[in-house]
Amino acid sequence: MNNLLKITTIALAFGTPLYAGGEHEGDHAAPKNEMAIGMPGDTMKTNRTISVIMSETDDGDMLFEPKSMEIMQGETIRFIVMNKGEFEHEFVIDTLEGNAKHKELMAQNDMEHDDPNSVRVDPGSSGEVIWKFTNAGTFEFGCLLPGHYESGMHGPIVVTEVTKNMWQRLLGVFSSGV
Ligand SMILES: [Cu+2]
Repeated sequence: MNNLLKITTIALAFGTPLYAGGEHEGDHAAPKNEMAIGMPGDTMKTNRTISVIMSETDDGDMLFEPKSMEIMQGETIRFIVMNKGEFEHEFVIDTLEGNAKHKELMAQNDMEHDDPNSVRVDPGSSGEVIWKFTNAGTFEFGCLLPGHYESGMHGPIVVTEVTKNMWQRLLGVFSSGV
């Protein structure tokens, strides 16, 4: 494979022309449903799957597994969210501020929200969120049902910026035939 083809292949894998990021203005009009954390992803273009388990412990803690997530800017993730606990739970991804605001609203009345950045799951079932992380930064996943966040149901999502250096490393891995 020549280098151009390699770059194209990787760019396709990540779904966006990341290498050109920021160099061209004008065609960067954000879609209406884009949030700071990104936007709903295309089911057909997921880069990987992260399995998330929600449960409770015997001493009253509530938890997510994994406890934190690392994602590369541009990745589209399929979150498969399983509720292995005895209570209803939800998986919401947003900025810390977004989750905090949302949690306050939830404390006032339990809104059934049907946003693409969240899924509510009954005990014993599973749900799915497909999300494209368009921006680098530290975000958060959490369960915003009253009291759950405080009982331990939250964790950081670190989205790493893809730099030219990383591209070179990726190409290096390609060239070495791994
Ligand atoms: Cu919960």
